[in-house]
Amino acid sequence: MRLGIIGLPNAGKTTIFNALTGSTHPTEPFSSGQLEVHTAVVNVPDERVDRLSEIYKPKKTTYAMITYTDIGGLDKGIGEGGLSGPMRNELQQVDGFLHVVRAFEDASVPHPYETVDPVRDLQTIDGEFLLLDLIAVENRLARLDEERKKGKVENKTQNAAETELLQRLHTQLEAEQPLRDVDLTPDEHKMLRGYGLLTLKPVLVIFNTGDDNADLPAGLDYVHQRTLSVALRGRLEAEIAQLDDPGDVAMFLEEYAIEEPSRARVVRLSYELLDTHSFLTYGEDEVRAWSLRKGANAVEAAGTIHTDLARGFIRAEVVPYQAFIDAGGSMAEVKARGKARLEGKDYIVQDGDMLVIRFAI
Ligand SMILES: Nc1nc2c(ncn2[C@@H]2O[C@H](COP(=O)(O)OP(=O)(O)OP(=O)(O)O)[C@@H](O)[C@H]2O)c(=O)[nH]1
Ligand SMILES: [Mg+2]
Repeated sequence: MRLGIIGLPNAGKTTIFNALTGSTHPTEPFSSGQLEVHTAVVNVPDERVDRLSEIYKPKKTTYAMITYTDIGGLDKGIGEGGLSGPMRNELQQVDGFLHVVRAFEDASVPHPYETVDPVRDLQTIDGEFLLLDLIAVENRLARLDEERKKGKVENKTQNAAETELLQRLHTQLEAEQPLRDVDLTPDEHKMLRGYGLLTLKPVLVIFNTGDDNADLPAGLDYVHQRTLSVALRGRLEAEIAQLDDPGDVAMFLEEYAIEEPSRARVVRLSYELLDTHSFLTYGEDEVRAWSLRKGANAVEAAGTIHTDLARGFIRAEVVPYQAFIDAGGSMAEVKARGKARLEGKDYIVQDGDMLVIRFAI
């Protein structure tokens, strides 16, 4: 799972990247405007993993992970001018975006368009992405059309289905609406996979509000599917991320009336955004949380652990985490209460399921 942090120059992308990942990349009041990428992997905090580790005392404890990539270098005009290959590559690789929007006033940090106007800035990058997608869709439609004219179509049904789908997307983009708002079937999603359409990806909008407040900007009318928004104090949060001592953190949070550091919150929202949840594996060797797409079945869960487990899948032994805790953390007691189930391939894995995969190859 990979999320790309994007936004206009000086919005605070690197600051927020540092806050989320505990990194210390320099942040500058003047933007270089060049493509500059930082990447870090973050553990997804999970109390269930902590608790299971206390019980099993495993050699190794592994949390689910999210990779954050700070992608600097986007600006107004990229839609018109086209993206550089490396920039396109970075943007297409991610599963979703964290769109950082400047909402803080600070005369010492120049804004590329002079004034601080979060709604305008949000729409600026959105507009560029809409244009890039429109161009991509038009190019693809032209190619499909050409194939038909030259009689080079290998699979007529597929050409027709793809053309119909792209025309639908085209209408949406012409109305300046993101593709994530279009209801698509899983098959249609699959068809679009290779296109790297940017507005199809889910987005978490982060308003960087500066030191004294953390409210969403007024006048924000931004309702889309697979879109979330959150306000946070970028610079303060980046400072908190540098504190090692939990006592210092608590004092800092109290002083600025922050309920919890942004990291946990944004990681949780990222998780929500990507429509993922976690199942758990346990034992004396390792306690581990695994990310899984919501709605995925037991075989897919097995496959995220190892392809062999999917290939030779027989059954999944399923114990809901809560049932395990209710039984005092004893598997024998869980079984005595009849709370352990054997499930087949089609079982839809639930958040917090503790799984043992039975397999043979
Ligand atoms: N006052 C204030 N300044 C901030 C805040 N967040 C970031 N800054 C400052 O804004 C400037 C730009 O921050 P960066 O994090 O480098 O912004 P960026 O989006 O990564 O910029 P580029 O990568 O150069 O486009 C730096 O001087 C930061 O210290 C904030 O919450 N309040
Ligand atoms: Mg930066």
